[in-house]
Amino acid sequence: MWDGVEQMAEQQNRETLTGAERALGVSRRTFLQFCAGVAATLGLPAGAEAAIARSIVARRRPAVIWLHLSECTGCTESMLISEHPAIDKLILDLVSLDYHETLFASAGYQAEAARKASMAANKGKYLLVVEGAVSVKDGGIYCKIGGRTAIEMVNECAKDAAAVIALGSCASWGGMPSAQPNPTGCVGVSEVWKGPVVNIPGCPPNPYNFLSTVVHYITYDRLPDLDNQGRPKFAYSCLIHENCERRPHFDAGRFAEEFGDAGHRAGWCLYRLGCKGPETYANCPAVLFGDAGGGCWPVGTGHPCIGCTEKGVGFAKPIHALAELKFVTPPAFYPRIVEEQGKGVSVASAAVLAGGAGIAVGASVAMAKNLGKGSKPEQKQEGKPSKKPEDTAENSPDCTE
Ligand code: FSX
Ligand code: SF4
Ligand code: F3S
Repeated sequence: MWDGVEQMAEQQNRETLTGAERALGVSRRTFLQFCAGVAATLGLPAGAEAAIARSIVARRRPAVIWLHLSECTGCTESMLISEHPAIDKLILDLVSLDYHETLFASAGYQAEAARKASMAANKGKYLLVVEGAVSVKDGGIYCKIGGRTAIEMVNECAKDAAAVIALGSCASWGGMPSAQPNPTGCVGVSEVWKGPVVNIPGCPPNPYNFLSTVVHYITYDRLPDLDNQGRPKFAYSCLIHENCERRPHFDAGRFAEEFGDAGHRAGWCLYRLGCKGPETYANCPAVLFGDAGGGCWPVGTGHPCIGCTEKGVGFAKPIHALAELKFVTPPAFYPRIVEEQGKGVSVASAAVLAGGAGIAVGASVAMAKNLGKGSKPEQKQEGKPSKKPEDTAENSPDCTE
């Protein structure tokens, strides 16, 4: 009997892969790699890629209306830059991109007519993707498309959308154009559209976080679970600091002091250069960028994280300012390094060494008290979360336990 079931499953898989080749025009290998990558990004259990593959092949692609407001267009760029040409084709085939100001061949009245026709034909079913912040100062006159303000465009397009996705930090909370003195009054989409908004911050956001959100919608008929800032939990639950490959250096108190010094060249922790990994939630170290292999993320290339996914950090705090330490617990998946001569250079002491007087706040105060107690390597350090509302266990379910 089991032979029969297995044969049926194999037959079903073959049909799915043939369907993918035919419908999407990509090789089976590329398609399977893509589905496995999305399943991993979503944190789904083994085998989920088969369900994802079937849904992508079987279902009608959702129509997408994609607005460009105040921004640099890096979000679209990052989506389309891929080492494997087939992946960007797959991205464009996953959805029916009915309106996209950067990629559209048409312009002017023709483009506006296409937008309106798609919105009418797919009323209540299309996805609205907004890239860029909404400029609201002086009635929104600093960003107009087809003679209409960004405020009007967002409200008109969001009204009949099945879901509104704010792609990038600009659309999520204002991002770079909202940096002080914010001359055009840029804000995030959720400040203008009062319905639900999924925020996928990052400057640019990781394309896999967007794709995985869309694939989740296609596969399960609903959007993924969101955190208290409207971000998909699968991508923004962990602090960067918890998964950073330089973390053993932080724990041991080995810090680059200047760009290009011996510590920097040796790949030591970038905390003292202003790395905001300890207060920024995102999956950058795990998902990486550009399909270009290991180390391909800001900290991997030697630049401190600027906290681009985190409201109030990216484009708000100076790049050189020291990060607030949150949840300074040992990372989950690699062992502590051996401390020198059993002196117990703990996570806490490393933090104090790194920050000096500048971080005598929040969690670090509690941990700093442990310094000098001669804690042994095996002694557990208590990581105490700060009291900020967004800094909850809910926001970091997998990384703080
Ligand atoms: Fe903003 Fe996206 Fe940064 Fe740029 O458009 S998130 S400035 S990468 O492009 O919106
Ligand atoms: Fe990595 Fe930055 Fe944390 Fe250092 S401070 S371990 S570079 S995330
Ligand atoms: Fe942004 Fe920091 Fe990731 S700068 S891309 S959140 S490593």
